[in-house]
Amino acid sequence: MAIIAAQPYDFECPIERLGLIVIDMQRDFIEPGGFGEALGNDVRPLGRIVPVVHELLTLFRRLQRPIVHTQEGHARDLSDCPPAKRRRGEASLRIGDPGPMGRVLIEGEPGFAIVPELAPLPGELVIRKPGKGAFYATSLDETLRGLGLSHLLFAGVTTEVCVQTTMREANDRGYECLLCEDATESYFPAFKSAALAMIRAQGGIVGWTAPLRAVREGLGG
Ligand code: TIU
Repeated sequence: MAIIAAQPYDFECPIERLGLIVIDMQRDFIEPGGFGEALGNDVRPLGRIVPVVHELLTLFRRLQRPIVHTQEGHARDLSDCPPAKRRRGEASLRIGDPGPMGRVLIEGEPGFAIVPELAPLPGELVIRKPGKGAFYATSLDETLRGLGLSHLLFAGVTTEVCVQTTMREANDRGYECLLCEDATESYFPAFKSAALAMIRAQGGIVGWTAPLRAVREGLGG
């Protein structure tokens, strides 16, 4: 049993039931010219977590534990994109529109790709998701159960949107969830700290949070 010094209290996890979920580390959110910037955001802070997420990937690859990468995006014909999602925000570039990194948030386009430093290796799972939560309209739950996982470590972007939504979905499905604090980022610093506080409030109502250092120490990394 590994013990990770976390908040609101130690996260105890059987390593053989632990997996890593890396949420949406895609060019569309992290690089200029994509969906994140089209929504009016400064995307630069998100790029700063890439080395930390890479450390987690290296740790899980060494431990030979399952890794799931998610990508938010839609089919080329937009059949899985609700019109309300496309309309939202009256953005200059909408989902499906041609932009500097290809069609925004569309499967197979350059902007949809995971940033090269964090590219999935053969054997790692990659799940395309049409929603903010990774359990909605995907096979993620069956996949995790098939792997025998009960404990999940989360990383990725953005903290209060896709990461928090997915953690809440996982929590409702009975998974024990830990978010690595320095491997997640938001376009809004205040939202990141509020999301971390919300997750671990009320005795860990959604789950736990811990810095990379504590994750490494707890997992023997
Ligand atoms: N992956 C993810 O968080 N999708 C978003 O749209 N995030 C925003 O913060 N907009």
